Amino acid sequence: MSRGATARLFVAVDPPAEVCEELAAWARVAATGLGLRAGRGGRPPLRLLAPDTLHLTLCFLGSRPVAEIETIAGALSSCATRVDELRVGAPLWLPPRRPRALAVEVHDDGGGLATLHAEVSRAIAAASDWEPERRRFAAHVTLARLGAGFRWRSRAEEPELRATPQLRFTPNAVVLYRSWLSRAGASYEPLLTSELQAPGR
Ligand code: 2AM
Repeated sequence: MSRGATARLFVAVDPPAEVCEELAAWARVAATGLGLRAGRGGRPPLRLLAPDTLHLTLCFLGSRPVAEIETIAGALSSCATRVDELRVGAPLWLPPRRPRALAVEVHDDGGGLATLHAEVSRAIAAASDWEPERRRFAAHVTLARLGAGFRWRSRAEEPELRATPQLRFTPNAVVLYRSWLSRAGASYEPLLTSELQAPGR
């Protein structure tokens, strides 16, 4: 491996496969009713993400030296905050005015996910020179991406989205992912899965 090689890394929680299937099915139906204008070169405005790629990002680490992966994985495996059941909430355009993604919000009624986010951020920042993002953690799962430069011409253009399915899930692990970018979209390689404290313990 070349010296100075880097890897694009992030830490996420994976909803169970059946939740991802239902979310992807919701996005497929929602997308057909949107009537969005085509992107550059007539490309479809919205690119739906495959169910097996859906995740809830806890920390985006960006491009890190490959040599640091082991240290980051070690820091992550020390994080075990228990997270109680999470609830899928309303659909969201992110960011709202010039959206790049269609997502669903995730409610963390017990507050365990926010605590886990803080714990993971602290552990990785202490083990490396990564600086945690300053913006507030807003738990969501992205279901589709929009082309660069897309924007609503007016508030009136912003379509109503159908209600999301009422889904709940309890995370039992955090995953360190390496993201590989390509023209077809990103693919995600799990590097480490670290179990969380089981509910009820
Ligand atoms: P999001 O699109 O669901 O918000 C891997 O790229 C994951 O890291 C993405 O799913 C993305 O979450 C998240 N992420 C957070 N900040 C990012 C950034 N600045 N660039 C790319 N991905 C980012």
